[in-house]
Amino acid sequence: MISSKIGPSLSVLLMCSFLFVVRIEAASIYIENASFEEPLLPDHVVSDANTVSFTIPGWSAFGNREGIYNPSDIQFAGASDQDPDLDTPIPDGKNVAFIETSPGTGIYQVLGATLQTNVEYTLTASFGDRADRTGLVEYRMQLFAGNTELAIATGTLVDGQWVTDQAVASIGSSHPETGQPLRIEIWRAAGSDQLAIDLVKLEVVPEPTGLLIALTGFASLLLWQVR
Ligand SMILES: [Ca+2]
Ligand SMILES: [Ca+2]
Ligand SMILES: [Ca+2]
Repeated sequence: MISSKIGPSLSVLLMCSFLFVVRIEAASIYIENASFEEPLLPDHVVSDANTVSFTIPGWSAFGNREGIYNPSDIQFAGASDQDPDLDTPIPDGKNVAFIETSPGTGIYQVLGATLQTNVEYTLTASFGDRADRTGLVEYRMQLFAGNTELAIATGTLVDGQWVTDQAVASIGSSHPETGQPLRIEIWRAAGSDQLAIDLVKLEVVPEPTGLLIALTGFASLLLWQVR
């Protein structure tokens, strides 16, 4: 009789553990050309060089001075293409996006994913300040749903530096923009230099309080089973 009680309890435990593992695993939300590797460019080459309007496949621009390039040692020490590829300073792959120093310049992408409730979004990207141009540059990264800003991260870089930053948004049980498409915006917010960007990521996990409620429910169920 005891084994018949333990058996189903173990089954429930295993099922709950499985559900829990599935629930807490972060899911990646698709971002087109997230590492700016499209199109692949030779070393030290800029997309649409010598034209006024640069383009970034998958992304839209607020100005007309945004594009993609493959940096070399001139912009970032160690960034010249190598074979075999060594540990270069470029966060991912060979290409990066850039935003020029003109005022009001930035890039954005409207995602296929829409705003959900009881989740936490983490937006991550790397930002660089090229070494061959003297001057600081300040970045701003934002996550929106509709016209509402959900998360923001800002920072200031020095010559030759790369940093990886995150903006986190915790969404409760209700939100006025639920169901609206998510949008990522990245701006060269201030400073006298060009901003480099690489590897933009957006991950979503169930909101911690939601998990706590779920865990409490599972624990109650288990206690009821083993009694
Ligand atoms: Ca890249
Ligand atoms: Ca390179
Ligand atoms: Ca610089």
